[in-house]
Formats: sequence, C-alpha cells, structure tokens
Amino acid sequence: MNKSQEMIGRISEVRKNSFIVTSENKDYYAKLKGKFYEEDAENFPLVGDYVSFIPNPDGESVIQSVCERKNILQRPDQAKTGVMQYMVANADYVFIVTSLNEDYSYNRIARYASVAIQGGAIPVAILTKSDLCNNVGRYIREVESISDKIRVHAISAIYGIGLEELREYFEPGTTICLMGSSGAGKSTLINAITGKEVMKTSEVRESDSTGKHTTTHRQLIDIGGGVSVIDTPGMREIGMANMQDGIDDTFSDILELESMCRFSNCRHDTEPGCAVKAAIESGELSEERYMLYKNLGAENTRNYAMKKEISKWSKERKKFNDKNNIY
Ligand SMILES: Nc1nc2c(ncn2[C@@H]2O[C@H](COP(=O)(O)OP(=O)(O)O)[C@@H](O)[C@H]2O)c(=O)[nH]1
Ligand SMILES: [Mg+2]
Repeated sequence: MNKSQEMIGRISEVRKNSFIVTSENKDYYAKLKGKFYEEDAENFPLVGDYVSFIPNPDGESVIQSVCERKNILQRPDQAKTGVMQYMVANADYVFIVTSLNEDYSYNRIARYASVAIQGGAIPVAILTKSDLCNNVGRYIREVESISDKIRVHAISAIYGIGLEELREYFEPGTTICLMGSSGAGKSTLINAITGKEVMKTSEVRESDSTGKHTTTHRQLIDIGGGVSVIDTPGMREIGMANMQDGIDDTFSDILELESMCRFSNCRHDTEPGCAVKAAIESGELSEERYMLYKNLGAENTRNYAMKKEISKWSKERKKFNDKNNIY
C-alpha cells in the first residue's frame, strides 16, 4: 500500500485487540500494525489518541503509528500490583462528576483530582443534582479545600442551574474526560449542555426494556462544536499506588509544612516543634484534609521515600531563600 493513503484519525474505542478510529465523522474498525507488539504497553493506542492509519472501508483498517500525546491519564491497576493502567490520552479537563446525595465522597474526588493532576489535565469537580441538596455551599468549600488546582461547580442539569459556568470548558478543540459513578448524572449533564441527546441516560435505559445500553467500554464521543467527551464506565474506586506525583501536587502545602517540623522524622504526633500540628491548631490546615492526606499516603507503598526527597528539596530551597533574603 502506498503511503499517501494514510489518514489521521482519533481512537474512539478500544477493545481487546481491535480499535475504532474516527476520522471525518466516519468510524473505521482497525487493528494494529505488527510492530506495536514489539513495543511497550505505553505505546499502544488509547482512547483519545490521534493515530495515522491506512483506511479500509470494507474491512479492517491498519493503525500505523500514534501521534505525539499531550498527556496520559493513568491509574494503578485494580489488583494493586503497582503496574499502571493507561486510560485516556489527550484529555484537557477531567470532569469529576459527583451527585450531592449519598454518592458524594470527598475522598473519591481527591483521588480523581490526583489522577488528573498527575496526568497534566485540569480537574473540574462537578457537583450535580444541586436541586436535591440544601447546603450546596458547604460542599463547594469542602471540595475547594482539596487543592487550589481543582475547579468546583455545583449544577442541576434538570433545572438548568449552573450550566452557564461550564461553557468555558466547551471550546472547540477541547477534550473532556468524564469520571464518576454510574448514575451521577454525567450523560444528563452533557445532554443539557448540548441541548441534544448525545448520550444515553439511565432514565432512557430504564424505560427502554428492549435494549439496555450500559457503558462497558471507554468511549470518545464527538458532541459537536469541536468538543469531544470521553465517557468512562463506572469506575468506583481508584487505588493510590504509584500516584505520588498526583499526591504531591494536591497536597504540596502539607509537604511544605512537614519540611518545617523541627525533627525531620516528625510523626506529627507528640513531637515538639511540629509545624503540621501547629497549622492544624491555628486553623491554617484543616484536620480533615490532613487525615485524607495521611489515609491516601498510607496506601501508597512508594510514598515515604518520595516524601523524604521532596522535603529535602523544600528545606534546601528554604535555606537558599533565607540566605539570599528571598521571601
Ligand atoms: N434531581 C436531579 N436528577 C438528575 C440530575 N442530573 C441527572 N439526574 C438523574 O440521575 C439519573 C442518572 O443520570 P445519568 O445522566 O444517566 O447518569 P450517568 O450514569 O452518570 O451518566 C437519571 O435518572 C437522571 O435523570 C439533576 O441535576 N437533578
Ligand atoms: Mg452515562
């Protein structure tokens, strides 16, 4: 085959060894060129990847190569082997969709935020079903306290409340990755924003007894206006092994405090000169946030060495700043 037949498309679905590549509104079923199998798993195409491929409208198209990625979102695999699972490529925003009822979990939002930050995407917490909640402000403040990198919006898709605030994310060329439990209101939100039924909602599923549509595959959907949405099937828990970069970014203020304790091996318990305890007492650091940091850290086997490294770096920087009168 001749090189000039190559086209650029975007991976919209990944099955075991087959892919759907979307190009100019057409879907092509594709397999990988043999050379991929000699490479690392990281080089396999992911949902959201741009690829070059040789189209075959009547049969299997062949993916030739993956274009350079802007970023990758990854999570530790569920068996906690420490191996990373690559999820999605080229997402600009991670919408962490949580409804303001029993689904709400501060801890889960922090974990998803961590995945986004580590991957280089912007975490946007969307607190849905605000119509069912009478203390929305408290939740907003709580989620804002997770990280200064997280953006927070409370919305009601059903009543159209708060949707205007989200327009800024729907610029042409943007890719939004949706994360959150099934039933959180992800599809309803996207439909409300676009004003069209671009995604199936669970209500539709319930009334449609003939064919239940459940999201079993990660899928990239073109919702129009140059915006793509990646829907992930209900991913309940994400572990924290190997997530150190994400944690460090989310909790950089706590790491900074830890580096200011009098003793470098301070456990923030009864030791004198503990900066963490002092910050909790003065209200500068919320106890809940510190507990979350500790809980997430405890699951993380590689945590300790990395923390030490950062704290060392942070101390050196402080010394340098003091010496040079930099504040
Ligand atoms: N009260 C209320 N219900 C909502 C809202 N958004 C979605 N729902 C309902 O929540 C259910 C699940 O919504 P769906 O969009 O399918 O959730 P998904 O699984 O995250 O995509 C449906 O019955 C929706 O009607 C909202 O803003 N307020
Ligand atoms: Mg859905």
